[in-house]
This record gives sequence, C-alpha cells and structure tokens, in this order.
Amino acid sequence: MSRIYPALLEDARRTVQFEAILHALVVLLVLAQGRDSVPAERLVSRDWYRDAKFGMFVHWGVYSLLGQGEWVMQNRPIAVSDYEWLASTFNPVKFDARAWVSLAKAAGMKYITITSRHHDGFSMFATRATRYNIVDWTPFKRDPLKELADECQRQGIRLFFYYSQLDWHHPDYWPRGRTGHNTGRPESGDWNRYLEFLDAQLTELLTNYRPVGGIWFDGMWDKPDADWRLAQTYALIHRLQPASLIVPNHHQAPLPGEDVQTFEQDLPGANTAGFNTRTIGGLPLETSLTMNDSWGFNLTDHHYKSTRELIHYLARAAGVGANLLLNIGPRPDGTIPPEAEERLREIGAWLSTNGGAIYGTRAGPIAPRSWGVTTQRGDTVFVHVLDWSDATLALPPFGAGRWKAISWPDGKSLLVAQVEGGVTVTLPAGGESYDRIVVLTRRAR
Ligand code: FHN
Repeated sequence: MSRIYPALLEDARRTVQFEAILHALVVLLVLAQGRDSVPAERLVSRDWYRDAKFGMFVHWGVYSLLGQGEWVMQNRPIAVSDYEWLASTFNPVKFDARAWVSLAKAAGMKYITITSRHHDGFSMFATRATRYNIVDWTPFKRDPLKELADECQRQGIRLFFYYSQLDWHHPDYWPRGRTGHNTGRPESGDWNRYLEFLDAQLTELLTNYRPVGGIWFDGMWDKPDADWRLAQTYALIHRLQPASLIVPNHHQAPLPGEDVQTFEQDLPGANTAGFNTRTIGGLPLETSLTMNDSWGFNLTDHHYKSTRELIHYLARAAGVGANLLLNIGPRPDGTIPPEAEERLREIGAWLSTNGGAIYGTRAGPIAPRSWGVTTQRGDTVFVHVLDWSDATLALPPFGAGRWKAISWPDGKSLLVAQVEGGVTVTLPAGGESYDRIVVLTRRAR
C-alpha cells in the first residue's frame, strides 16, 4: 500500500500536468485565430455583435403544431410519412413579421436568430433544394423568412438564420448519428450528397435574404466524428457574404473560420447543462436561453422565468462579455405566447433607462460575484448590484486611482471610501429593484 500510494499520486500529478498542457494548447490554438487573418468586414460585424448584447431567438416550425417542443418528431417518435402529412397542414395565417420585429425592438433586442430549418428537416423558407418547404408544401404558401428579412431591414434590426446540420427527414443523412433512428427512413444514403444539399440551401439563404447577420449552426454534435467539410461550407458563407458571422452551437472550443462562441442554457465557462465546453476563446460570446423550459412552442409549459430573473441573466451575461439570445416559441398560428410578450416588453422598459450600462459594454474589471457583476465602457465601470440588501457594498481592488460613484440613472453622488482591501460604496436607499447600478469613474488627480 505504502509503495502504491506515491506511485498513484505521481500518476495523478502527471495526468493533471498533461491536462493543463493540453488545455493551454487549446487556448493558444484558439487565440492563434488572431484578428489579423480575418477580413475587415467581419471584424466590424464582430465588434457590432459584441456591442449588441441582446437578441431574440425564435424556434418556430411544423413541430409548433403539436405543442410539445421542437424535438417531438424524435421523442414520440413520428415517422417521416406522418410528419410529412402534419407539415402539409401548417398554415400560420396570423404570422405578422411587422409585429414580431416590433416586439423584438420594444424588448431592446438588436438582432433576431430564427430557425430556417430545425432537426425535423422542414425548410421554413422558399428553397429549390427540396419541395419539403413552407412555400411548396403547405397551404400557407408564403415565405415567412423573406417577410421577416424585409421587415428587419425596414426596422433596422439584424437577422440571423439558425440552420440545423442534423436532419431527421433527409434520406441522405447517413450514416445516422445519435438521433433520428426511428423515423422510418431507408438504411442507406449518400453523405456527400447531403452536404451538397446543405451548401445549396445556405447559398440560397445568403443570396435571397441579404444582408444576413450570420448563420447559427446547430446539430453537428449528433455526429461529432463525421467529416462535415466545415472549411468548405464556412468559406462559401464568407465568400457569399463577407460580413456574415458564423455562430456554431457545437459545444466545442471555436474552430477556424468561426466568429462567435455560443453557449446553450449556460453562461460562458459554466457547464450546468452538461454539454457546454469550459474553454472560452477570444471570439465574441453569446449564451442562448429558453424563457420557459422549451425552445419550440410547448402548450403546457408555463414555467416562465420572471422578468427579474431574465434581467439578471442579461446583466450576468454582459458581466462576462456575452450576449443574451433569449428564446421565444411562437404558436402554430404565428402568434406569440402572451407570457413571453409581457416579459419582453418589461425587459425593454428596463433597458430603455438602464441600457447604457449594458449595450456597448465589455466584461468589467471585477469577476462575477454572488451579489452581481461589473461591465465597463472605456474607463467607466458599471457595478450591477443584483442581490445585496445591505447599505454598503465592498469591492475588491480593481484598478489604480481614486474613484467617484454616482447612481444610475438619476446621477446622484454616492459615498465611496478607499479601504485597504479595495473600495466600499454606500448604495442608494430604495430605487430600482431589478439591478441597482453604480457608475464608477476615476477622480481627476
Ligand atoms: O437540439 C437543439 C434544440 O432543439 C435547440 O435548438 C437548442 C438551441 O440552442 N440547440 C439544440 C441542442 O443543443
């Protein structure tokens, strides 16, 4: 025992060292995708993206008809032929692009990311690559993505397309990955033909709906070891629209050609969801979040987060330099659930006074704390006090110089004391209940 124990310890030490070296290599690799090799248009888009901070995620498709979320085809499971019939009944006559975009704007959102095709394989746009699309297959016959694109242009909001690489319907999605085994497809297919189909659809999206903010990929995790020919697809996107961003939800550290690192149901670095990477690269960051517990419309899911929780999440995301992509699951008729609309309007009202401490900021100098976070713009630091009921808040040291503090948005001076372990601020009594914001600037010498 006494001889084995040191050997085990030595082994463990070596493993830890090896993992640390591996981690450092990954981080270096990620950082090596320096800004130098990225064309100017995309750098501008990335900076715009970093400033935007808040976007609307929309999961909407044939699955919305059943009101059991977007995975219903896989979960029940439903055979391709039955799902095809369901798709032929999709008729969201109350869809109103103007109302959707106006709501996103009222919420203070700067972009919309909508499902152009989810894992069910049904295209929510006019495509020549398959007849299995909303214009050719349904009584609706309209192209909602075109209507949205035009409306986004009119109202000055950017449009991104969610695009599923995983497909439960396409015969050439073969060999199968982790999901989609029970939809009654032939046990054969041509993978290269499938990839050509993806590129053909992406070409359409990037040609017919200009300008596209970016493509938000999802589903690669279904076949992590397959050859997805990413370099070719990414080059195609960047050739067709040099300013478009690639946002991959593959749950890995960023790969070459990608522009944003997105995290699902988690703030960057946290992995409560169990599938997010903890490696954070140097790209703009985003976190996607459901407003209740479902992405696609779920008739019985009324488990909505409160406005307070959502505002806290937005502030916490900004505190680590990330955007919040907040989801809605519109109903099959095209209307938006009232619980979602109410929250979006309340967040928008809050942002109309407090957005100055969110938009255009970067992660602040103090790492997130249980009481809140900090953001900063230039030399101005915003302290977001989210959960703290005492009058005085102690901040750790966070930068040279002496600081003065005012409360936001009324600009009242607050007492600041330079103490040995940092700075204390006396918070205003009462006031804003979601997020008490303190603005810190350096005193002139
Ligand atoms: O399987 C999807 C899911 O339906 C949803 O679209 C989310 C959104 O981030 N992404 C996938 C799971 O990683």
